[in-house]
Amino acid sequence: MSAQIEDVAAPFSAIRGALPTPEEYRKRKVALISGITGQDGSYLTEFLLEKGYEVHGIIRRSSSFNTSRLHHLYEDQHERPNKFKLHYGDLSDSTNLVYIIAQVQPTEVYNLGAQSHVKVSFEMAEYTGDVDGLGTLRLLDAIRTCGLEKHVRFYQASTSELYGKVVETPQSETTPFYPRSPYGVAKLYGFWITVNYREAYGMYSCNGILFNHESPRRGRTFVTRKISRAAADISLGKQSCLYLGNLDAKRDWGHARDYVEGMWLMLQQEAPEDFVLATGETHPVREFVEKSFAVLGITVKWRNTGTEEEGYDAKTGKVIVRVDPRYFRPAEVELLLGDPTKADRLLGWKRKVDFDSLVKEMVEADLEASKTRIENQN
Ligand code: NDP
Ligand code: GDR
Repeated sequence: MSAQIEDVAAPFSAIRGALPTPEEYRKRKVALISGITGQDGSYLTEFLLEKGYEVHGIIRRSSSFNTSRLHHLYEDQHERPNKFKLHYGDLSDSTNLVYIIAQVQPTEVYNLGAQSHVKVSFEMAEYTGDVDGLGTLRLLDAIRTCGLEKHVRFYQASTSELYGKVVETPQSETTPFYPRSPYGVAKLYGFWITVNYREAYGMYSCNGILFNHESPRRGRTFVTRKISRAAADISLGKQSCLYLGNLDAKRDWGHARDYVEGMWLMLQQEAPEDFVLATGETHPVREFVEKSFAVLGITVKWRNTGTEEEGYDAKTGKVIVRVDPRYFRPAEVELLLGDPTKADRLLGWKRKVDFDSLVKEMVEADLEASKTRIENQN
């Protein structure tokens, strides 16, 4: 079987010449990140550049600007020539992935690219399956096609959405999966194909099962950022009301900067393993709302109108939060609470930012941004 695998790799090895041993190869520190333009991609890039890595990222062609989270790093280019490079590509395009891997010859690959919105995945189920599920396979196979499966370390962005329906809490590496969305199901494929390539081909490939992590760079349609941004706008009189879905869903929310360090640590071990990264605390969406407004000196009180629940400003009586069923999901994940004991024990990983500090940082950043924002800019 292994002879066959080497045959597949032969054409690229021939072009490149004989490969050094995996130990020699890894002396170079070259990272390739899919999803580099996203929240985690930007923090991971900062982290790896600080560690002296050469960082390559895959970006999608877009009609509007999609590299705003990387802008500050691009500016630094003059100080760090040849340390940071972007390549056009897509997880749905195998040929392109093979080409990028052959060109970059990375030592570490972080697969962060995904259609990452759970609600959207119900509307774009096939696309989500293609990019989040098969996209993982395409990237793993691109590494094999280039004959680099024994040389490259691979990180897969797995998720607490794999747990879905509550089977047990807290959720750990041994908790059975029960995904509740096309996104979760697609990521389940990504999880197992990562395990399978580790077992079948001896690849150093591992899953980080990350619970929700947020930051001022979080996409605006995820609930925390939607809340922090609306709270800031409402406090400045730029918006009157925040419309949300399920206020009672509970999440284990940490800070993205802490979590990217955990991703890197997973690739620095002797042997590849899967790890949960979480805070070990859970909070309802409702609490995120209350704490966000509290940062701005506004106390939210709740009342039931008979048909729905609404939140009002305790001082002015104005309704500032309403429930809109459009934001409900066909199937909901009610409770996520992670157990990060294994990561603590084997990686020495611990979250640094607690819930209250996370809320404060996000709201204060949005308040500053709201003061200077010009609407309808691309
Ligand atoms: P974002 O949504 O902020 O970023 C997603 C990234 O994937 C973007 O760079 C996006 O590009 C890119 N992307 C989307 N579709 C494709 C495609 N077809 N081909 C290549 N790239 C694509 O996600 P996060 O940074 O929050 O999350 C990073 C990863 O971690 C994702 O895989 C997510 O599913 C997973 N995850 C996230 C958690 C979280 O709480 N943040 C928790 C657990 C897992 P573009 O900018 O062009 O849209
Ligand atoms: P999630 O994050 O689905 O956990 O996936 P999101 O912030 O979208 O939802 C969290 C919870 O809040 C409820 N909710 C709302 N959500 C959104 N987006 N908008 C609303 O108006 C709203 N009102 C209530 C949701 O129903 C849900 O229960 C995120 C993504 O980053 C995934 O990619 C990642 O894998 C998981 O976190 C871990």
